[in-house]
Amino acid sequence: MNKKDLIGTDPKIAQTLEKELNRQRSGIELIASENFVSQAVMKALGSIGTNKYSEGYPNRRYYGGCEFVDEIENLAIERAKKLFNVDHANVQPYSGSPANLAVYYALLKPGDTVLGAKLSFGGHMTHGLKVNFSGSLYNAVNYTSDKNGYLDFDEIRSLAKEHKPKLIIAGYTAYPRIIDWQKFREISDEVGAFFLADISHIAGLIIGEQHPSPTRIADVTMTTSHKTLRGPRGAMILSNGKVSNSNKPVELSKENIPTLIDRAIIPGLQGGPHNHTTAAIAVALQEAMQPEFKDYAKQVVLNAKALAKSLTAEGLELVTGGTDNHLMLVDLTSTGVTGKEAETALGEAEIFVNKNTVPYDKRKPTDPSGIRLGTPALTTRGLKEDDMEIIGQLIAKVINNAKDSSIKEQVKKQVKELTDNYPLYPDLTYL
Ligand code: DSN
Repeated sequence: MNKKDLIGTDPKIAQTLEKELNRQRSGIELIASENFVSQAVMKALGSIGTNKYSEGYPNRRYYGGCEFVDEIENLAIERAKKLFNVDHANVQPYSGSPANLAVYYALLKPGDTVLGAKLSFGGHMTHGLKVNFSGSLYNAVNYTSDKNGYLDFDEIRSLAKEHKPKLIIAGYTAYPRIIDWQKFREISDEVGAFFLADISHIAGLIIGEQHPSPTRIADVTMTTSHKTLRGPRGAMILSNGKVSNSNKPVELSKENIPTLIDRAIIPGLQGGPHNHTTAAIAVALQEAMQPEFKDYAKQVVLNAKALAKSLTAEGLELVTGGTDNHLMLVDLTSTGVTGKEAETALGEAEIFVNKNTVPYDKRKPTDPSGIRLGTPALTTRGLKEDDMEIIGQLIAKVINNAKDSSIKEQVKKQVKELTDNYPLYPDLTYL
């Protein structure tokens, strides 16, 4: 055993990582926000980029020795600009929540009004949840959906007219349908609001041309890099306009958004960029530029549709009746099993999902009426529509027998047989 290896230095962490690796290998991963990065992305993420301080931006740093991290960050920026068709990309946000905080910090003053989706209707904490910064430092107003779970633009427009928000947010963690960005643009213009598109869940689908892009419609687009985009945990803020090279104050205008965003990240909110993450984001963007990535994005949606069809054939109810993207919400109300019970029972069979509220849920978010399922991770492993049909049947079997340990054991064996056909990181070990 080499003392300098992970296993030599910290056997407890090495052994636990090995257990996590085996969990990822043997299970069916249906958490809609998760994915499996390539070993190239992992190599960049585990690199010496972590050793370097580089506060500032390429060619404008507060530390010496930044020529190579400048190259890395410039590559990430140029690739992001090309892939998302924007004038400016800030690739430094540590993750999605701090990135949204930076957008607020750039464009708003505390107390200003924001309009975003209610968390229990598929929004995100940073879109105006009362116990989040977005709902406590700002005057947050939330929109919901129609009774079938679709965005209700009449409600959104009427709330916008009544409350005159300075920022309107579109983008969801649990919305299974295509988002009409143009309608949000029109409403934002009617009330003089900035428009933020949070594409964290669907960035990979946008690059793969499976969902329309908001990047030339919204004023600011934010995405995390680790969901359908299949990169490391991080985020990017995309905008159009120009960056001022001086340190002089700039006025709050659309043209100045890139400058305002850069200044909100540093010195506003963050210190040194995580250069190892920036390198891994650059690698993920390089992968997303390859023609195979379009095939991947297309397959994610085909798989989601196939899973939705299988679940429906098994008698389970889906919010909006199906999906246009990578995820679906199962409303379990008629099954007598709660979302929490389903998450636990499926987990025992090594099918990993998360409990989720459904629109107009009568239960509380900690034990809601639904579960959320998504196909980005399984599609990366190579699973196709036939597998999705089987997985839909296995899910229904567990939900219909949530308290039956022998059924869950049987399903767990079937899950292992299925995932064994799709090796995950076959050469990787932490031991
Ligand atoms: N936690 C993420 C998700 O699961 O959708 C959102 O940030």
